[in-house]
Amino acid sequence: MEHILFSINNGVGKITLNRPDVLNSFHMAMGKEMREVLEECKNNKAIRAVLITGAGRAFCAGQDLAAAIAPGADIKVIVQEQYNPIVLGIRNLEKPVICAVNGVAAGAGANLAIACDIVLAAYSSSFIQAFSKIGLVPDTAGTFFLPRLIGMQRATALMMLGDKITAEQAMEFGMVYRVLPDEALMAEAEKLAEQMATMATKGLGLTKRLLNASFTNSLKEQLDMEGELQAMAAKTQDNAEGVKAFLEKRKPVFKGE
Ligand code: T3D
Repeated sequence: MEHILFSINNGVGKITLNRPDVLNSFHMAMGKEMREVLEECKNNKAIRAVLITGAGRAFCAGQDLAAAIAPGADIKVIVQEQYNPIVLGIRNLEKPVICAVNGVAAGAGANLAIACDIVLAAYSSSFIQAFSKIGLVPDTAGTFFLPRLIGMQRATALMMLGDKITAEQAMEFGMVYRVLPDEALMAEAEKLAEQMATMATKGLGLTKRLLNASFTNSLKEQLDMEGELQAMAAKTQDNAEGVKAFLEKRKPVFKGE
């Protein structure tokens, strides 16, 4: 791959957006590679957690604006064929996806980050719903996740004003789980991903399925789904191992099965 670095270590598939000269902004080729690695993360049993980050000083500046105005570029195609499958790829991946925001996250880059399961951010990072500044509307599921994470009032203000917020503000608002010193971010993100890769993967995947559905289900539908998925989790080898280990007063060894 040319625009994405991908490695697998200790059960973690690490995806690094790698176009640092243009702040890791997306063009079609990088979008295609991103979709391919997400597919690999889904299909490869050795991968039990995913970590997404950016190379250089930025996380991702969203759409490559030069590519967006290149002859033949079709914005509808870019959104539908590039960003939408990436968001669905992350949300439908039944493994934890951690995002390490190492620098500015703008436009589709900001929304890519908040589509992930757990977001860690460096103190120096920032988030910008940059779309309004160039006359566009937010995409990459920003209008879905941001109001749900931070409430309609704040989401509207951020999306209409295009204000830059700091990592600490993002955490206060509920977009980020932890803010870390810049030099500690990657080690902490890798540690968290490696820890999650040793957990009961199927249970975590089913938890994600439930959380995805909770945005749109009624209380009754959600309760029914919890019952169904709990029955599925109870049939996993990891559940048997978890209970056995508890009773034997030892640490469980989960295999993700
Ligand atoms: O097709 C469609 O348009 C539909 C899809 C839309 C999805 C979207 O994401 S729309 C939103 C697109 N993104 C933006 O509008 C953000 C544009 N970038 C910025 O506002 C700023 O670069 C940042 C606030 C992110 C960072 O500012 P700063 O001062 O730290 O860096 P800089 O100097 O502006 O950028 C550094 C270089 O990266 C610079 O190139 P140069 O001068 O060194 O050769 C700059 O042009 C380049 N760069 C930054 N963002 C983009 C970019 N090049 C192409 N596309 C970018 N999005």
